[in-house]
Amino acid sequence: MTKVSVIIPYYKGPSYLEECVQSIENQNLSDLEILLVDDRGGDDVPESVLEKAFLRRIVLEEEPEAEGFCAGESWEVVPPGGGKDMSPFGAAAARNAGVRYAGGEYLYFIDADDYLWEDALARLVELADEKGADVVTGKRCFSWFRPLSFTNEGAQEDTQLTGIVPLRGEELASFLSTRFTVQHLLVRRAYYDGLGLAFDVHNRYYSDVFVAAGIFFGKEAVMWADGSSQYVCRLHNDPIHLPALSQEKTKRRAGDFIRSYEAAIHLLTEEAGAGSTDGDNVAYALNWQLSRFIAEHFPDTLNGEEARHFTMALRRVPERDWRRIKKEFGFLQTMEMNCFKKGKEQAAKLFAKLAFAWRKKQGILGTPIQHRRIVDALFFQKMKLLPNTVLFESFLGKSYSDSPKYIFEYLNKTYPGRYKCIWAYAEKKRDIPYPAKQVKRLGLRYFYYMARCRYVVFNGRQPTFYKKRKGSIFLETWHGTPLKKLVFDMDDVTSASPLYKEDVYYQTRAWDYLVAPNEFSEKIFRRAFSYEGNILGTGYPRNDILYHPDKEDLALEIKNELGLPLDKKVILYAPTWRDDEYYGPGMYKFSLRLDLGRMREELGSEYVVILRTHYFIADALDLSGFEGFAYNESKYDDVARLYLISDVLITDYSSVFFDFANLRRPMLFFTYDLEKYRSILRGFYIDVEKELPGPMLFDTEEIIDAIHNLRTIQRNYEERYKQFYEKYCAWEDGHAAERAVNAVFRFGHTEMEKD
Ligand code: C2G
Repeated sequence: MTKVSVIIPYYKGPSYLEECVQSIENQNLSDLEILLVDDRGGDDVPESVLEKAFLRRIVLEEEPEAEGFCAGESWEVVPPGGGKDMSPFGAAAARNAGVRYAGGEYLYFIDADDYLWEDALARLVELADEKGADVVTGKRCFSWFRPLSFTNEGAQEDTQLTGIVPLRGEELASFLSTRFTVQHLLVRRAYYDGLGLAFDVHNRYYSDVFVAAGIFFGKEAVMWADGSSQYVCRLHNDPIHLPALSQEKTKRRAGDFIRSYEAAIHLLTEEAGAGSTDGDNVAYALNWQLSRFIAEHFPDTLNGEEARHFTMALRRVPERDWRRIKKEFGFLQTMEMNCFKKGKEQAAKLFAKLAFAWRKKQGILGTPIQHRRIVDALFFQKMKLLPNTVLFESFLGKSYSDSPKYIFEYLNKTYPGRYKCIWAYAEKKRDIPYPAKQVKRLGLRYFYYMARCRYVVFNGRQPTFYKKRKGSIFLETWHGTPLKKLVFDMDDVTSASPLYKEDVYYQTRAWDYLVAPNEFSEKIFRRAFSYEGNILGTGYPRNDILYHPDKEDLALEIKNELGLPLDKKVILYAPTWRDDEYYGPGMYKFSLRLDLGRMREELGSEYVVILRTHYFIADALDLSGFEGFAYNESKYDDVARLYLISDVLITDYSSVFFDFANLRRPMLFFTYDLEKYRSILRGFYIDVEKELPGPMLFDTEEIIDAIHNLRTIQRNYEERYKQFYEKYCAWEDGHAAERAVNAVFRFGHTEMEKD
């Protein structure tokens, strides 16, 4: 007889599934079968999964029956399927089918998007055999990452229990209140059959609450396999294209919850007879779940009828459970729940709102940004748009630079006085060569102009709370040809904001025009941003300066401005940031891997070095002792002006090299962490080994050597450089700003004259 039957309900997400199945195979259990129950999602089950000898695929074809389901109170039966893009039958039908076909001594439940850590399942089986236990489980933790980049350090866990212990009594109750699911449960088949349970196929979101209640209730104790058995619940970073069940936007969550809750309570109390201690503990955990559900969903996602149903359920919670549950709530939520229980919905709503505001606010009176958002919603959003006004922002207001700068200058040169321009700044105001009002980013006036300007020109993402107004025109210039994978092309999001994909999706909906520097980027932007708006194939306005007719004079001027020695050549080192090294969103760490001492010894007579960190970097460089050789220009506004004075560029995975290539000067790639960056952090759009127009180097000595031999390198890379230039710089000719302005502003202007 097969030892373990692993049941996986599957709808979509082939790469998740692949990793899930691989992690089960890695358990090295010889007597194992996987029942992959395919909920007719499509034909995307990967070959690598199908070819596993121990895997059986069951395809759900027919409307399943709700066999064996023990219905509780009357709650309207809704059709089983989901909405558009949702699985037709759902996990309940899939799990029932899995159980029906399973031949193992044990059943084990895992979701297709989760995976197991080391010998998680093997450990459960060992324990069940050793102790003769019918139900065994272990730790569950949450992670945003693939197995490849997951380390269990710092992963959020759902219970702090340790040691191998049978869970009973209050311990079982508190364990269940954190986890009421069949995930990571190993159940003896004979025991499961004896319970006569089935997953409720009419319940999309909470069908396993009822089954889990039956499994736990029937047992005096659940065997707990301590931290050595770890199940990794994978959080979905792309709720737009691949939402987890918990992320699906739906109206039926409350109905499904109460249906399962009532059926489970019915099973525990009416069917099996109330009063058994373990039944009480399971019921307590269910009641705890009920209260949590209300606290999380009322008033936003519970409609009137549902709220009344929940009130009735809450009234039936035994007083001793209710007293214990209330201890877990703060004052405002307790008030909310008390009112809710009494059916005083309006008062409950008020307390719910207060509780929400209290949780969100910082300090006694809330944050200044919260106050500004209120003023914005109450006043600014209701005022008319201001014709001929343009709000500019570059690199989160950290500099006067990049494409917005060149668009601003072209506009002012060509249409002097016609547009009223506003620039956002992060720390200090800048010297700006044309008339412009400067407003502090995220200050009250920033909110005012975001709400009222007819035009908005940004080179990055706007704040998530930005509201696009009808009639406003958003010109997004973006800030580089992508080498590193962007948004929806990324697998894991290792940067500081795990829901980056969802944020970007909604932010990009506000863009009317998006500038592309080359054909390559245009294609990627469409897909990676899921962007359907206008793309301007104009080239980058920020690179116009690199085609300036008097580049040499300009370079001299810039060198003087920076106080650089005129008799030395310039090496520019401009690396990018590392997604996983941060203090918080937009605040990243940086440690310099170049040995400046060795560079000065070897190159100091001929060169100086300009160091330029990415605008996300919060760490300041300490260059003391290297005066006259190394210059920190991380805060210099416009990196394009630094390109003009540089004889050679050293970078890593930063898009700076696509721009620098316009000058056709030599480039070196200091890629000391190439493998980690490529395989774990980002992944690249281009084959760097084949396409980069310069060598990849891994330490300071190789860099010194390359700089000594620049001519040879240039000769060796000549052909590749030429191809690179043709592919990425073909649209650049010094007139990109003009093209962008003509495409966006002329029409806007005519339209406004009618105002
Ligand atoms: N930049 C800079 N100095 C650096 C690195 C970057 O001034 N040391 C500027 C350049 O204009 C560069 C832009 O910031 O083109 C974007 O920087 P990247 O290093 O490419 O990184 P990122 O901000 O993640 O943008 O499609 C482009 C990508 O989104 C990359």
